[in-house]
Amino acid sequence: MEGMLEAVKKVALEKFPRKSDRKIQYGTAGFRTREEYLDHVLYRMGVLAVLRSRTKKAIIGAMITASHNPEEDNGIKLVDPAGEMLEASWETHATFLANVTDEDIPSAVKTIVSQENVPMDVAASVYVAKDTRASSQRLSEAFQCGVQAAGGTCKDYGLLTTPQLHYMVRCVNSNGQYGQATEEGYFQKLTTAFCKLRKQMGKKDDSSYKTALKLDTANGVGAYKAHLLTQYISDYLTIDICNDGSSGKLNYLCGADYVKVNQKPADGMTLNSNCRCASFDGDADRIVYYYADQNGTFHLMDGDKIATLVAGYLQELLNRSGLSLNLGLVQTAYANGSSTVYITDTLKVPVACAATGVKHLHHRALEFDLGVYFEANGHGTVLFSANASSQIQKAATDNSLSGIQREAAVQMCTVMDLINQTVGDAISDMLLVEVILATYGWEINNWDSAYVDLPNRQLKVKVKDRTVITTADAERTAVTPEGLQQAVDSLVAKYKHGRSFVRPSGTEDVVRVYAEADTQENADKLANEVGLAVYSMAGGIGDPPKTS
Ligand code: NG1
Ligand code: ZN
Repeated sequence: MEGMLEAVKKVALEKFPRKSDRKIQYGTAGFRTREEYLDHVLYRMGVLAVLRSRTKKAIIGAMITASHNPEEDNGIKLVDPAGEMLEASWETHATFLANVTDEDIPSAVKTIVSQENVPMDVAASVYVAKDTRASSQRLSEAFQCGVQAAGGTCKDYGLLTTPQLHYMVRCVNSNGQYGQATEEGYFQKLTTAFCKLRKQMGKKDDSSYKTALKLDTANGVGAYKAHLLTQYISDYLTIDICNDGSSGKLNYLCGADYVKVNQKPADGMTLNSNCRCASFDGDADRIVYYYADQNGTFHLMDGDKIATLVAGYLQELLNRSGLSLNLGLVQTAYANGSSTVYITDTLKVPVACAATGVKHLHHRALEFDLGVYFEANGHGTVLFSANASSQIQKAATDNSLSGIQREAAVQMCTVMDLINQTVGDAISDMLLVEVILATYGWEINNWDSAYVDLPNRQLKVKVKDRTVITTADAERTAVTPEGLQQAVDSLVAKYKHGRSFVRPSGTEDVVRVYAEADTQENADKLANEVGLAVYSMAGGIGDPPKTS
């Protein structure tokens, strides 16, 4: 091990020195910051990925992306063997290794090796992919140098969406049971399921569903992949790809995050009346839908609306199959209050609230047989427990069941293939939404009419140190600084249907404020007032916050 460690240090000093002592943290979405600060971090993560691979005796993934952040940012997320997010204890190792001096790399590696009992004689292998950022190639090379220096091997997939990389890792570690770890395998699995479900439902005379979709791919990797996808599904869906990167800038005035936060369509998307539109984010793990009605009013179908659509559909299939499996939906505090009421009162599906960050939702969703989870921003998927998936598969061929029950189970098997269960996947989620709309014979306005969102507003407050804000109860209560929660409570009390909470962002150096109320004006006002309370009680810096 000593020789390897000296080699790791030598390459670090020569090629990827740590140029400043700026601290960097593995947060909700891995490391994410300006790309120029990341070379040494990526190199070191290559080393860490090798240790993780040895520990798990499995292939580990690494995705180089900063998702919906501006082009100038970049980042990395490590992916565990079943395609899930890196285990929390290793996030601590990642932060530790990223922040030591170059000289201290060997001792830091030794510390991790001894704490985790890493078997250093086990072969290590890592799958890596990147998004379309200009810096991604350079950073991928830094990462791969780290893998090599630590004695691992690397398979470079080049450009992939984040969920595709998660999928590859799950496939290879399941020995192909989950699917083939190739891009062709990914598209085959999803689109075969999609076409099967669409074919089965035949043609409905009274259907309002139109087979055309306008898609904003945020000038990112999703553009290439949506283009590949179209070939497989052209019989059932025509996709008009906008913001495909040929002229615009990544995530600039477009993409799912822009649409959700600003509650307006992406630039470059002309909204014809009732035309179904969708936006991916920069690495295609989020999707939101939207349209303009006859009066030109914009309507957003965010993660909450997608979650309710999916949960309602699965519940109906479950009921028809007669299987007694529990279905639940997981949201975060950002979920619109109306969606929670609709899920509880109309769908009568149990709903849980988890802290922001996919891993929290994912873990909570695992507690259900069928766990649907979505963040309001459009990131989400469905998890089927091992028990659920075996019961569904058994029912699909169980001759003692009625034809209707069996057919529902068969359909659910196909739905399982359509869903990328490793992580939220814009492509897979889009295909699922399209199947459900076609099944119901709905156009986007029919879907929209399920419930009306409460007007809401998000804003960011810059403070000296955002860690002074700590929260409890899935981030719905601010514990510190003292008095802040009381201040929020008394502001909220002034507004009908008022609700607001504050939390430090895990991906940006800001405090986020969320507010909803009966009218947009009141939601804006409430957000502003809460923002000012944060500014004055939690060390605001720069200009006081205001809603745009
Ligand atoms: P932070 O910056 O911690 O709020 C944001 C999103 C999360 C999640 C992560 C990872 C909001 C309010 N927050 O986290 O939901 O998607 O980025 O990308 O949208
Ligand atoms: Zn993303």
